[in-house]
Amino acid sequence: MDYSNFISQLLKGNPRAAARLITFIENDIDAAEEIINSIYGHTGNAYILGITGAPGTGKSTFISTLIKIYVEQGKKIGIICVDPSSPLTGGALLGDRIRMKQYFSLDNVFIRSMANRGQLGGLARATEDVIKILDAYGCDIIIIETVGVGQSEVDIFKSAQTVVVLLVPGLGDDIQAIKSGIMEITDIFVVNKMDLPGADKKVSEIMQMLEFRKNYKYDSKDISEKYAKIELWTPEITKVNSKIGENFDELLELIQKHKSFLEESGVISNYMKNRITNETIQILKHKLTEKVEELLSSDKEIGKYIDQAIQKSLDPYSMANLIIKMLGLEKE
Ligand SMILES: Nc1nc2c(ncn2[C@@H]2O[C@H](COP(=O)(O)OP(=O)(O)OP(=O)(O)O)[C@@H](O)[C@H]2O)c(=O)[nH]1
Ligand SMILES: [Mg+2]
Repeated sequence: MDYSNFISQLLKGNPRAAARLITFIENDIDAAEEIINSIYGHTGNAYILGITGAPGTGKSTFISTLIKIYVEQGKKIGIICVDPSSPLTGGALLGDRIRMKQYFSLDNVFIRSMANRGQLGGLARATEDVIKILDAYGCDIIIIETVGVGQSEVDIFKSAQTVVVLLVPGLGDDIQAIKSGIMEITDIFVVNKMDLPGADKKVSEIMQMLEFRKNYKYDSKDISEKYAKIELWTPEITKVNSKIGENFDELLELIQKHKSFLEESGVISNYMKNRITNETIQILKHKLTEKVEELLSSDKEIGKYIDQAIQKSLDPYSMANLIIKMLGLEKE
């Protein structure tokens, strides 16, 4: 299939071309390879914001308020709603799309939902490709929303420059609901629903949690000598009311502050390295699995190994090593 027409339309900012290309890359990894290869040079301009929070913490309300502010600033926004726990893009996400529809008519807001339909190469790979499409489409800011429960979300958030976690006043179930791996990569904690009792208590609970936490994602070894005197980032905490947009000024300042930190500290280059490495690993996993499956189903020698394994003269680890050798990947 020839994608060049869709791609030239995408680069002109045509939303229908963006939607079609996303469908192609979601359903067909060979299409993804071809499309990403063509648009890669046009990516790298968008700021990527990861947002997560337990169900009901107010993610949709929060993101709607954020979109409104960014649109008023003249920005073009992409939103990718990822739900790894769902095999369909239905339910809550559909409801959200309807609620967000007030922004839908705007040319500068593009919303896409993704669920785990067993995308070839995984959800993180597919999400990274969708980010690139929206980046080439001309989005200034791309928001990735996840529900914060799946392991794949930690991988997905490796694509984000700034990670925001929403929590709410109350018993702390929301903290427990979020995967610890996500807590460790959070740059800004937001206590949403600050109008409800207990918001300040929640802020101090987060502060306490951060005191005990050691493995934050920025390490001084990430900072090159040139920047050695720059302080590392300490996760910021703020509170907002997403329903009425209260305290979003401060929130936007914190996002800006984090963005400046990444650039001024030199950590941004580390982020880029991590992102590309992570992405390449996702792609390699898929390609290698495919190659191995091909070998397993077609190669006669492997049939012999399998028989040997059944007869216990070869164990599965040794068989895996033999396959690595057949693929020409063995260590010298
Ligand atoms: N009082 C108060 N309620 C809020 C605030 N933000 C959101 N809500 C309410 O909280 C409820 C859940 O909000 P959503 O935005 O749907 O939350 P969500 O995290 O997207 O929920 P799921 O999509 O189900 O995971 C709704 O009834 C919102 O009106 C806030 O700042 N204050
Ligand atoms: Mg929602």
